[in-house]
Amino acid sequence: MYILYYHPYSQHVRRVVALLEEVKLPYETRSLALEAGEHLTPEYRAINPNCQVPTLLDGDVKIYESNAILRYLCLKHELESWFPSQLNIRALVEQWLDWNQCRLAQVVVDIVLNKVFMGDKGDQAAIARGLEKLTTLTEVLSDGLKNRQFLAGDTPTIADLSVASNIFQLSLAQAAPQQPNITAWFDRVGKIEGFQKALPKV
Ligand SMILES: N[C@@H](CCC(=O)N[C@@H](CS)C(=O)NCC(=O)O)C(=O)O
Repeated sequence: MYILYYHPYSQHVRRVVALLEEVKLPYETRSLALEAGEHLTPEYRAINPNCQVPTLLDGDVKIYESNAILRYLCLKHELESWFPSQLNIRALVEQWLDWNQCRLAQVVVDIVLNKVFMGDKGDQAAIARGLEKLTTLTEVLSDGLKNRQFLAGDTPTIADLSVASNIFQLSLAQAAPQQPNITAWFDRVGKIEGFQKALPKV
């Protein structure tokens, strides 16, 4: 039984829950109220020194970083279709996993944290900066989805779960990209049962 440190509105937790649910792996959640600082206690810092969710516990194995958790689960359970070993496909999966973390993630935080979760204290400059960068990133994503159903081909992989988790988060701020390639892809990911189960009840 996996233990997953969790928050219902975390885009990083969402991708992990989506995979666990989709492939029906048993797990228990440990909910941390980030808004109340429950992730900042010495007890949780000992589990994840970054004081962030998700963290996955698998017996003695403890992993943080959502995409690393996805890779771990795929390799451990030989989820070939979710993390294909064929090199040219694997390269694309890795590319989008890293693009999501290195390019899209901060933009999502700038926009959604400040527009939705910080209320009156939201940093308006961060929202504007995020929206400006999102324009370029949207073109990159739309281009990557040209002539393909999913990011690495015609079947979904963990790259889709990871990137779509961020696109859903943008929708909370009414900022999800509206390019046809992206909306059609997001609809396809939205049909994956595990992904649906990972969405918060908004
Ligand atoms: N790179 C990390 C980011 C995790 C992350 O930013 N988690 C957020 C929730 S979505 C968090 O725990 N924030 C609390 C904080 O940073 O203080 C991952 O992919 O797991």
